[in-house]
Amino acid sequence: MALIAEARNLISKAQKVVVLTGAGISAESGVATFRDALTGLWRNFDPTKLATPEAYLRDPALVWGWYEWRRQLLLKAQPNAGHLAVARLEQQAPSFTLLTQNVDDLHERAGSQQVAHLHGSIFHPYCFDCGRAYSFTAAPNLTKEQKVEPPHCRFCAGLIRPGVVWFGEEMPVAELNLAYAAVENCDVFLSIGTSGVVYPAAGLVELAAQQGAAVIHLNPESQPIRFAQELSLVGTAGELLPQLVN
Ligand code: BV8
Ligand code: ZN
Repeated sequence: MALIAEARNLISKAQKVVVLTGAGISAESGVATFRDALTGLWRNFDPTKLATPEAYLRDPALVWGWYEWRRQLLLKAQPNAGHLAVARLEQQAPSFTLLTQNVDDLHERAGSQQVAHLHGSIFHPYCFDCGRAYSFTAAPNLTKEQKVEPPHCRFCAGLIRPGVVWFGEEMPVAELNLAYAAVENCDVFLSIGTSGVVYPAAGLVELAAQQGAAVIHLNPESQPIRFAQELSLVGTAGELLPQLVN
């Protein structure tokens, strides 16, 4: 496919590479994409209504149960060829920044050294009242999709919450600044496995294209081409990335 050869060439010549990943890169690890993560108990919810501070305060056990269910599935998942190729690209590109919208740790487990979690991490819960960080390493043993009462803070008895960025919440400033700085002068921007609907993360693609970077989409669904130097490679991350990265 000529597009793959063109993409491969752009990547190999690039000085500054930025990669933005979404739930699609974890799909081949058996992890449901964000839109598909709502199964069973949560199937009738709209993610933008469930992944919010309001939903958590209204029914903490329902939302905490969703994240514990997803954490349990993640503990059984393995990084796939896509994650591994991204980790190799980090070693090969002269300058490389990995931005992920995913709250999983599959990039880290694939060997990526620097991972900017724009939407936080499911493995870093914290107290909603006093902000103290917690880490629950024990695997949940949920036999079905169910509500789970969240733990309370040892210091202030406040409600502990998932360490993710919910809708209506600000993204972490450090990661946001890192993302804008990296995009400002990158040569190639790889957008992998994201539906590109959630801002401000989705806005990074436009920013990269506007400052002249080549934008390359990797997605089984063909992506709309809005800029001159934009490519849409149709396929999965696990199939395409090993063809783009040695
Ligand atoms: C902010 C963490 C405001 C949680 C996520 C009204 C009020 C407030 C805000 C807004 C509002 N209206 C709009 C907004 C902005 C809002 C937004 O963008 N809403 C959208 C729905 C319109 N954004 C926010 O709220 C953000 N914050 O704006 O703050 C503010 C400003 C000032 C002061 C105070 C507040 C914060 C958004 C972060 C939300 N948290 N995740 C969790 O994970 O539970 S978002 C979540 O969905 C993901 O992190 C990701 O970012 C997003 C989209 O998911 P994707 O990763 O793209 O996955 P998806 O399932 O959608 O798509 C998968 C793709 O993969 C598909 O394209 C598929 O084809 C492809 N695929 C499938 N298989 C494969 C594959 N690709 C490759 N290989 C495969 N095998
Ligand atoms: Zn507390």
